[in-house]
Amino acid sequence: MITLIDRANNFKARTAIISEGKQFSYEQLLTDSLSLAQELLDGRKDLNEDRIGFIINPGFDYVKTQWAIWRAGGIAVPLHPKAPLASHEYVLKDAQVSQLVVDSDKTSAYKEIADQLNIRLIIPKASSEEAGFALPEIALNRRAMIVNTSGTTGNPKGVVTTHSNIEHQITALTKAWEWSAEDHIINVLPMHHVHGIINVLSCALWSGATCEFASFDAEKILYKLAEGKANVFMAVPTNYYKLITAYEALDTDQQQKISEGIAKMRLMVSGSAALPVSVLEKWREITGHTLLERYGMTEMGMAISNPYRGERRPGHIGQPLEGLQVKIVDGQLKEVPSGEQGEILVKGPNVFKEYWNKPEAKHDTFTKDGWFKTGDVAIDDEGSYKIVGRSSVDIIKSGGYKLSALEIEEVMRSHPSIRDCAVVGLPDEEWGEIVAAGIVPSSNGFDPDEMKAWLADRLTGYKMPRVYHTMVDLPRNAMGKVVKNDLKQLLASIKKDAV
Ligand code: MLC
Ligand code: AMP
Repeated sequence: MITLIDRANNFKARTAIISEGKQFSYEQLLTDSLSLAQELLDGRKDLNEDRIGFIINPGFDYVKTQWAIWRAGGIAVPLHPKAPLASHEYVLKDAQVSQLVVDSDKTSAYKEIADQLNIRLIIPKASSEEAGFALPEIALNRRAMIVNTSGTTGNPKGVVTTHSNIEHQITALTKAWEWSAEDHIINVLPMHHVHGIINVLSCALWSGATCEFASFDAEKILYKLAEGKANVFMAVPTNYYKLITAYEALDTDQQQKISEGIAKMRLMVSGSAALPVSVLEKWREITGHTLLERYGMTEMGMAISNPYRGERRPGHIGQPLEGLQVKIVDGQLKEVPSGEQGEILVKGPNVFKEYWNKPEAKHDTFTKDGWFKTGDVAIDDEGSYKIVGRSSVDIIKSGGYKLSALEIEEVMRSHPSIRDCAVVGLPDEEWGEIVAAGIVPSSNGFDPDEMKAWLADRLTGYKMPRVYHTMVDLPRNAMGKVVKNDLKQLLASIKKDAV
């Protein structure tokens, strides 16, 4: 039994979702997801962990589809509606997706690829019919979801979580942050990553609360937050940076109205990337809220959080959440004394099951005794953890998205005007980091505008380099290996003048 869905029976008359100005009750979510589950099953008794992709804009249909897949016994594979076809093709093949649910306006775009890959294409129906049939029994240790994440390998990896993993990820947060059925959260996050899927949507639905979807227009969101209907908000630091910029552009009367409205909210959380202390302080000045910063990862949901009640230390991520273990170790995997830096390791029922079809990747990211190696470097600073870096220069965090330098380089190198290239992240106040590329052109020469247009068909928008710099050769060591830290310094110094 999937507890998250079963619990909805306790809240049938309450509003589960608001999207595009319409309200949907828990009862409607149960009825509509049942009907879609029947369609997905198509006469079978259980999807038996078939991978079901879905490319649905954030909103009621997204949630209905996610629940339908789970109820029919499938593994939900959410895909980003704005990603180009080439990146979808990779995921659909990698996860061996058998059915793909898409918004009705996208059918023609995906018909060809679905035919090619022998995938059944489904459009969720607007209304549901009476569906009196038995759903399969789903054990909690069954696989529930594959979320794709970029890493230190060229291609994304599919992170597989079970229903039990998801349940533990949810309950750790609903308890720590005191969620209740009276809560109402505004959801501006993309729905192909755990921040939006688990922390916002699933925690709200677990609690009988309301999740209201809204696209991220900073000024509109300021007014929405101040309106007094919602009381919880969660976002990445870039969202808060943009909200502050929008606030500063308003006149004093409006600013006062916004400040007073937002001050009444119960909880405001930041995560997915380091929250600059300057952003935390500015937001506190505007709204009176000290943002609750927490730390997590696709592979484990959330692991460390500042307290809901108690001191939230700026620049720190807080203490381990209940039910999981955290330690900081040196290169030999030996725990370091408090105050010394090392890699964060995590163990607990929240930690994912496996990378889809990549057993060697799982082997590399776990210690022999079952600790997950996060790759993040931190110190225990007098009882509160503080992130100080990352073990790989090839991972970039931009706008809260994790990007793989290697993946971007691999795509760029297939362009004829590029002889060689290297991608790094440059520090940026608004985005955390921005993607920058050092380029050694081939004899054809290099045109950045042509490159941008070419890349747009191959990479999702947020993975595209924002800085291009051509050079005769990349900085290399005596062995001929590219020294990314030198490239980073070089590109940072010329960032402002770059194309
Ligand atoms: C977009 N743009 C970027 C960019 N992303 N520029 C630099 N770096 C980036 N990363 C550009 C676009 O190309 C566009 O430019 C312009 O900015 C506006 O694009 P947009 O997508 O409309 O931007 P906006 O809507 O303002 O998006 C900003 C954002 C978004 C913060 C809302 O990046 C976002 O939703 N991030 C959340 C990611 C997230 O959920 N991560 C969680 C991962 S899970 P132009 O030139 O075209 O106008 C995880 C675990 C955990 O990390 O701990 O939570
Ligand atoms: P993802 O793989 O997209 O889930 O991103 C997870 C990564 O985001 C972590 O490994 C961290 O590097 C980063 N991250 C998440 N929360 C924070 C935070 N509060 N501070 C710094 N980095 C964070």
